[in-house]
Amino acid sequence: MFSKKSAKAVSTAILMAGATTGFAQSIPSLKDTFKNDFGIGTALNNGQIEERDPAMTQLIVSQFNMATPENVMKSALIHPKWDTYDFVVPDKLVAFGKKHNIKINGHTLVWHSQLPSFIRGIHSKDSIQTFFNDHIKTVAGRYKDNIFSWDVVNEALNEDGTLRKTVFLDYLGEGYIAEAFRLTQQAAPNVELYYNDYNNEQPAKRAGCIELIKKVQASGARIDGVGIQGHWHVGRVPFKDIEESILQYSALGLKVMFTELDIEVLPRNFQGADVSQRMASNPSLNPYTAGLPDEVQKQLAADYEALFKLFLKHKDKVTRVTLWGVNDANSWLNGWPVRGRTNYPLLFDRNNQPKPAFYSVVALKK
Ligand code: 9MR
Repeated sequence: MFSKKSAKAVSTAILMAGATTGFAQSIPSLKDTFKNDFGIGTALNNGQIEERDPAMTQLIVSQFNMATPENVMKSALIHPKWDTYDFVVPDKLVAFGKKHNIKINGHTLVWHSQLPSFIRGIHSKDSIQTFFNDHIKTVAGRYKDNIFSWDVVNEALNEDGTLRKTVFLDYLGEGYIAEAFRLTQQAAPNVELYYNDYNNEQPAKRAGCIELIKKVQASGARIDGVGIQGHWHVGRVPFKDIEESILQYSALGLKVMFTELDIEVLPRNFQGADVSQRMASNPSLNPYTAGLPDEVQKQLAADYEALFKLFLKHKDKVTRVTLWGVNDANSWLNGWPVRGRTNYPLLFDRNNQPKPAFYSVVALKK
């Protein structure tokens, strides 16, 4: 159930939202609400970066002070051919950030997924090393003065904490991770450098993540923070593991960020965000096409409230909370792990309206 406080906030804000079509200005702002606590980010797609929908732009700039490109800086898109880079949309993202005072987190320099197709034709250590060096130097170098941070390495770990088998591990050995940090630091000395993963709040993966971080530190390269993506499931958010992770990562001298937060409400039989895992489509897996039942809406609000309460408790260690998408219609979870579903994982609904979860989060600061 909602607290009295959040129920009151909900009714006040609904009145306010109904009073004007410029709703994004009349509802509370996440970035203002948490301005003394941590940054509030979102993931942006091409349409949002290009400001194709003014209402969407207004929502983004009124609610968020940090942003991560959902796809456009991934290597397949920014580096489509061996000697060709495509900076058109990434440059627009940087301009968007500057115009609206939104700090950009680059995502991501080294990831086994969404690699350019030409990588499949490379079968020598020297060529992989050349790709790796050139990619980091060129991309990190281009944005050295106008982005705030980089997810330098993304998802390098298996669930048991061992290193994931990737083209980089295969050809370059485990030192590729520290090397990525060293090269990024060299190309972009003033940008914050992070390691980012999902499920790295889970004990076994967390232990591997701590080991990875310590190796980067021991190599002499700089690492500033660790991103816990935060792709969780309603009613099953692992609060205890999350709190232990905040404490343990922070004890290594790192900033802790929640970098891709969403709480999905639809059934699935595994946890995490490995994009290669899929489930076959079936109507029982898409139960809420006509709307989210009240009960689930309340659980979602309670989970978000408890999460932000935990983030606030550790606001001296948590520097950013980024939601993976602006509204429910944008979420990748409508298409994964089952295509074509109606999911409800974020704080704004398909009409850009704040959900009960939004008001429970904001009410924490009232
Ligand atoms: O949200 C992204 C989606 O649009 C892409 O199709 C997908 C492809 O790999 O990547 C999604 O974002 C992922 C992020 O880059 C890394 N962590 C997991 C995210 C969700 O899959």
